[in-house]
Amino acid sequence: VAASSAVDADQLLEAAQGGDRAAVARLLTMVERGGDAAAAVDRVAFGQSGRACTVGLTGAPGAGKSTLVSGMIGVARRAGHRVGVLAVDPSSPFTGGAILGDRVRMGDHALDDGVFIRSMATRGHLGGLAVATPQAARVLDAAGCDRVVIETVGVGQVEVEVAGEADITVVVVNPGWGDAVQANKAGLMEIADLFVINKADRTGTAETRADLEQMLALSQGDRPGGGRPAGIVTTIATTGEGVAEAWSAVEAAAEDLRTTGVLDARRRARTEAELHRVLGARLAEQVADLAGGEAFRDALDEVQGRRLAPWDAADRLVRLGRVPGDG
Ligand SMILES: Nc1nc2c(ncn2[C@@H]2O[C@H](COP(=O)(O)OP(=O)(O)OP(=O)(O)O)[C@@H](O)[C@H]2O)c(=O)[nH]1
Ligand SMILES: [Mg+2]
Repeated sequence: VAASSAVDADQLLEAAQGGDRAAVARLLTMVERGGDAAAAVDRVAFGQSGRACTVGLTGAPGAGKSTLVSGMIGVARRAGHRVGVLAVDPSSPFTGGAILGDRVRMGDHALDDGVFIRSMATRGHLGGLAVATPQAARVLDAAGCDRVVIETVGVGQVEVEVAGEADITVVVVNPGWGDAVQANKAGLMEIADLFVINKADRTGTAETRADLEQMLALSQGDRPGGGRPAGIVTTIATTGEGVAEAWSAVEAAAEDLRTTGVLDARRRARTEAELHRVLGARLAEQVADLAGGEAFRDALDEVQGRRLAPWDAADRLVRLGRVPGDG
């Protein structure tokens, strides 16, 4: 199985680089499945990635993230970028599911060969979103997208983490945001390189800006790997007002992080964290394999009969789980 996935992955990536969108989609499906297929894809994509600038974009449900991303795609396309989008929230309009807030504009991008939009389904993937997302981003990167946007709902810990591990992290808030994300406020403050106050057509925009400025003044210098305090821009994503400025701010922040060496430091830390996670996922797969096997049931019998202590049983299973020559 591993050998055939490897051949597949190789050919699929070549096709993807030639502009074959179905090939990109298949590679991402393999990543979502996890296991050997995902490893085979990453083996070929990894060495050809590292060129893209990744942008994590998070915020409360309904903050206007997808509408904003849709507008940003247009701006980035006009600047000549190829754009990949991963939407990791199941209710996102990008899924083409129930909540299609922006059908027309999405339709425009759907016809654009320079844009690839995909919603992530990681149910059943060991290690889940946190393991699959960086690999999926690398597929888009290796396939030629030089800008990769990762949209997540900033509610769960993992979703915020995933967005926070991009090169640049954008936190989308709305006027009066404080109540909606009270519990997560500190976490969002910590990861943001840029705040976008979207829905600026609503009242309370100035107060929200003042609120953010005050919080930023207090948390100055807390950014991972250093970097300047987060900027603040306001947008009305539905009309496009401020969206070009918001994207310019993203690009400017990325450039700043590059020239100050912060980006490099962040990527190194990220790589280390990813290796930890992937190792954990691999070991979890081995545990699942072992637990489903006969040796596990035999050992369990002995433990049930109090002839073998659990730690000794575990040690025996771990030794059995090692394939000779496989480390
Ligand atoms: N008034 C106003 N409405 C907006 C603005 N931006 C987005 N919306 C609306 O807000 C709703 C949610 O927009 P989405 O782009 O789906 O928000 P989201 O953050 O991606 O939502 P989830 O992915 O479900 O968390 C839609 O009805 C949009 O039309 C804005 O600037 N002003
Ligand atoms: Mg969305």
